[in-house]
Amino acid sequence: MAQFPEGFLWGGATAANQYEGAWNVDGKGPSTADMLTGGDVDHPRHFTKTIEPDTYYPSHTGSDFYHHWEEDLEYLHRMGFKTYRLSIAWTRIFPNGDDAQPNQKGLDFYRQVFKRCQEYGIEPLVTLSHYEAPYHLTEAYGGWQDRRVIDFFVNYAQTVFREYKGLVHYWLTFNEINMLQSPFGAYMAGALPLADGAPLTAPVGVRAGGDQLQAQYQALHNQFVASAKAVQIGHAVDPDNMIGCMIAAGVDYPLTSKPEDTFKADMSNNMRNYFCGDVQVRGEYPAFAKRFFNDNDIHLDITDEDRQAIAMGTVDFYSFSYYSSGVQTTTNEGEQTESNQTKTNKNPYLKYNDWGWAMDPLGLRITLNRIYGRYDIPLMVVENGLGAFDKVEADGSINDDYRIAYLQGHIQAMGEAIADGVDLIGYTTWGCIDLASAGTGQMDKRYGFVYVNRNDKQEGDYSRSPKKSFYWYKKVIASNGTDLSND
Ligand code: BGP
Repeated sequence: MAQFPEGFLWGGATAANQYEGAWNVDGKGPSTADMLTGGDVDHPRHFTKTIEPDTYYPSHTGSDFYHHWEEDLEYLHRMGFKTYRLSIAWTRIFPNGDDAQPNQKGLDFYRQVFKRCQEYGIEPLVTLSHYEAPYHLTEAYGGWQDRRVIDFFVNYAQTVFREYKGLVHYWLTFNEINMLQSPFGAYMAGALPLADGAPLTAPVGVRAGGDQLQAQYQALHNQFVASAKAVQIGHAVDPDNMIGCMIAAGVDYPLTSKPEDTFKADMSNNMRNYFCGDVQVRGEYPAFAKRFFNDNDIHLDITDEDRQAIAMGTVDFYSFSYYSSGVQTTTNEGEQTESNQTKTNKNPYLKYNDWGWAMDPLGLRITLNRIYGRYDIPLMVVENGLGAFDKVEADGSINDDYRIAYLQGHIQAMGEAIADGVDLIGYTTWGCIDLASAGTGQMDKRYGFVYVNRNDKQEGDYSRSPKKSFYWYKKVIASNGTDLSND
């Protein structure tokens, strides 16, 4: 039976742009996410430079948390949440990103949310930038490839650290910062410019003399510096603040026992779990970065001040998302699949969800052991879950046993990792209340314990109802993870 430590932070997670809606209400400015259309597993999301009439932009409405926050927090309270991971929409606070003064209505919105969390005894875990930035920063500066954006972010971070001092103690700087290494993250995480009408993974606009990878890694570097400076300020504002990195982590297995396959899998795991982790936890680029930059002809603008900031602004804990595992091979054999926006080979030993993501609880235990083995600091799993189509029965019930089974396996794996010696302090399942998908923009790809009556045809009144998993997770939390049974 799994044994979780006393005070383990059980909860769930959401992101502003996928959940809040009210994209242009009360002074909020347009974010990069607001320019992305809906899509599905076969049709990618597109970027449009201006908002087109009769086009669906999932972030504009999300699950309308902006007008349902009281009801939603009550649902989380009823489940017994100890923590709730949410993000602040940077554009509610600084609508253009480079504004001199914050938007008071934006500050007020989150204050009431955090106060209610406090009343419920729920620790907010706040992401400062979850796959969005003020769109103005893309237009006027080219996004994160411009180092002036560092100061805008640091100013925003300082503003909210001061504003919510005493209400929030757990922070994450950038969501899945390592996704900026992939084409998917270039716009999504790095706010690098896309051509009007381009699909989300299209090549991004780069500075003269640079290329795609150069732009992505410069943007990533600028985020490392911004994150490190934010960590230092966050600690100065309140020494009780615990500030973490957030990485899309996982494990790639070699397809065969060919040493070349193992080496390729190892390097892939290094790039995924340790490249950003080393900078943010150890305060310097890993040894393997040098060769990577040389081999790819990447020449970054890194100043002495940057190096110092990175060394001084290391994080207090390593948090990560985990959904699935991948497979690497040097032979072009085997079927390919897309897992969390990364193409890998298909694993014959695993089952896949409707979006081609492998379901692999043991992979989570492996990932936890490897990351803890390298860093020896507290870990948090801040995203995990099963995206699925849910069916509402005639009586209104939703029997999501498949979701319960997925979570059971992963919670068991976390319990085993804790028994292996890993210092795991919290777990927030992804999309605890249904929200729009980041990858495809679908509302019908659901993760929640609470159903939101809204679908991809834009039908539904946003009313909420608990699913079977709602009662199950409540029991899991009440028993501190010792009762995972589904009866
Ligand atoms: C992560 C993102 C989340 C979230 C999740 C699930 O990469 O941090 O924002 O959405 O993946 O992905 P999707 O929404 O595409 O199912």
